Amino acid sequence: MFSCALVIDDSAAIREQVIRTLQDVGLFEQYREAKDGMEGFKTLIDCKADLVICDVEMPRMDGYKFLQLVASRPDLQGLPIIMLTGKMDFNSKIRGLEQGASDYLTKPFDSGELVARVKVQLKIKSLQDELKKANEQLKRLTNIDHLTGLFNRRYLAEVLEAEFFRAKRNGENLSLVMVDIDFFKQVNDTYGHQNGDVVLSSVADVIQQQMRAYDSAARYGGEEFVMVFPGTTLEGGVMAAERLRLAVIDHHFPHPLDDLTVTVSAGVAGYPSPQVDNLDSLFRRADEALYRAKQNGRNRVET
Ligand code: GH3
Ligand code: MG
Ligand code: MG
Ligand code: MG
Ligand code: MG
Repeated sequence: MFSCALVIDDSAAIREQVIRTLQDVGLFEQYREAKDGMEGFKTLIDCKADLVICDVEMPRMDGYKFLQLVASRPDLQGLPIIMLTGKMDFNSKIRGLEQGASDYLTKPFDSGELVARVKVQLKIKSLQDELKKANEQLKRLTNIDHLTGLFNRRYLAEVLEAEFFRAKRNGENLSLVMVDIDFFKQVNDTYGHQNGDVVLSSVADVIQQQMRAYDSAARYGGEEFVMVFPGTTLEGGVMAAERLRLAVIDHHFPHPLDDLTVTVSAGVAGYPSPQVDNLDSLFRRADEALYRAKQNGRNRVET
């Protein structure tokens, strides 16, 4: 059962007739009514109706204006709206459909037809909701690394492209941190691959905890991660990397990894700088810095 239907008409008799017809088939838990477009719009926002049945000609605000208001709200897209047109006039029906109505009924309406048309709209709405959920799921699957929950390498490329473009256009800073777990092969060799996976996802959790709203983090490869900090200088990136390095050392892993201490090495690069004028050079600088961190003994941050 759907939760709410909203009926907008300046005639109390029509509102009552519509509501009674729908009540008879029990499609909705709740019915709300309004006598013009403005009152209808306020009620709609308030009750989050699943379906609206709306008259065309009403004082104060007519049905077309109501459709325009609904169209201006992204959160109301896909809301089924059935217009009740008093006219036999095709133009008003066409105009309604063009302005976002899902369907129309001519007054006086037949109860059976009203119910049938409402059911069609509810079915379409259910399918749309399912499709939306499936799309969100698909997006998660294509953008997210399944082991760690961080962005994957493919999506990182998209994020970086957008962030770099924005930084360049707005003359803002951007810093990139490349992180690699030290001696991770030993973790696998000592505790097994499955526990290795636990370490990877735990380190990813620590990374996630360090992120602010506009930062992004991705799993770049096996035990390598990339963090992107928009609006952050090279020095800011170094501080974030250093904070992460210490947080990873402090992290306690679950049994049987109780005695394990993990360290990471990090390389940081910043835009803009004399050596960094595009995304490739930003990446290369961070990668070279990470290499130096490994060369210089690991468990450290280099630029
Ligand atoms: P270094 O300090 O030089 O980075 O040494 P390391 O041992 O961390 O680096 P190396 O590149 O030699 O080994 C990385 C290891 O990560 C080898 C690989 O089997 C392991 N690995 C890669 N992906 C995964 C994964 O998804 N799960 C687990 N458990 N291990 C992985
Ligand atoms: Mg009217
Ligand atoms: Mg390596
Ligand atoms: Mg490593
Ligand atoms: Mg590595």
